Amino acid sequence: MPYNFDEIIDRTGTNAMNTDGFRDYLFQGADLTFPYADDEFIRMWVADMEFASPPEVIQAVKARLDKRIFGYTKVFDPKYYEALAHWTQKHYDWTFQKEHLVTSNGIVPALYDLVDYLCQPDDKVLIVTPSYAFFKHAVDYHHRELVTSDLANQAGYYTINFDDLEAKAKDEKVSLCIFCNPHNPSGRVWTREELQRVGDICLENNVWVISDEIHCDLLRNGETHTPLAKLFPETDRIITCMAPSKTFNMAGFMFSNVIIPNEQIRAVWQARHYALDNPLSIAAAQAAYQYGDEWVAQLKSYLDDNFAFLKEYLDRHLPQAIFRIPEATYLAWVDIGAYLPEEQNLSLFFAQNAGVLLEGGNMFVANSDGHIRLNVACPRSVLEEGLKRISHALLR
Ligand code: LCS
Repeated sequence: MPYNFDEIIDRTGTNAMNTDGFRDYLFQGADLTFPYADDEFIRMWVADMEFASPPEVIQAVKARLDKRIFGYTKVFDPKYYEALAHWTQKHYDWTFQKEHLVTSNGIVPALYDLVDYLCQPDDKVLIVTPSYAFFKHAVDYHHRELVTSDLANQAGYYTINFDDLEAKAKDEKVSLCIFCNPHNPSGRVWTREELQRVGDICLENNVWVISDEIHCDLLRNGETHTPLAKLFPETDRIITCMAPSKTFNMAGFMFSNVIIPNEQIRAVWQARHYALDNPLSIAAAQAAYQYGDEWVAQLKSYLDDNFAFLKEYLDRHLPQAIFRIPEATYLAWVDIGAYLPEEQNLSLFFAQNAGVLLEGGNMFVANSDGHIRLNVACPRSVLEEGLKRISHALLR
């Protein structure tokens, strides 16, 4: 069955972060007026999609609604584990023990909790930059020191500076690395060799790793994701985070997988968590992993085409922009420094001058000047309009 990713879906009245939350998130609630009404913006910012979730997921939620009672609920039925383990086996040739799986309201809340559980008060946490800002927020919130290692960037292709990473991991106070695999915002799918080195460096230096693999299902065709833990079956010091939220556009269900092989840490998690789940979320997530394969396959092709469209558009209209089609994610990381060398707040610039909501480099911790991040998980017509507005604002 062909799914329709060209459909424009009205999100008004849904309390969507994407439509109603941008002032808080992008502009810290500043009292700003724009020459565009809220519904005139092209929205290419927060990492959710403008596509309907798979009908198979919606059907499963409806079926659960029809059961009519929504009392205290938790994943008891092994069918959820079986669906997820089947998914990871099929796509990544990797599974994990059922007892190692806990669920969380999201990966971000899990990061906040795990920083607390894994790190002593004066420990430090290592990340590579640019980075999804909540890695930093989770560390800051618990008053741990953040240590950053800049990725090297060659014409938009990002690689790890292993000497620097290793030197930083050797600091005895560094006890945790939060590692994004695949990487947001660069879109890198790390190779097995890169992952092997990251794991070796961390484990040799007694550093726990949280491998945030939330983007692992949305790869360009031809790319392969390797769970970090797959390469290190002997260790229990790698925690893997995966979720149906990005893959099936259901972040609002707030249901994520955290795979914690270490018994003590898992016990802390279980003791401190009010470990109940939302019944609709379980139904949605289970159906997604059971029946969502074909939908994801079609989505990936649509995204591949959107990236090809974007690349061609930039080559033609903004040839000084530096952009490489990312290996993963629906997020384009574009260096437009040649066009706006002085501009610091790129989100504000594009909201005011283009009517486009996007995330500027300053939102990605460090090593991200001059960049914008464009979410291309939208109908092609919307993408085209967004790109027209962006290039017009840069060239006028
Ligand atoms: N981890 C990474 C690497 C992410 O990119 C995101 C969402 C999350 C975790 C959030 O997980 P959740 O708590 O929803 O399970 N990334 C977003 C982004 O880059 N912009 O908006 C959301």
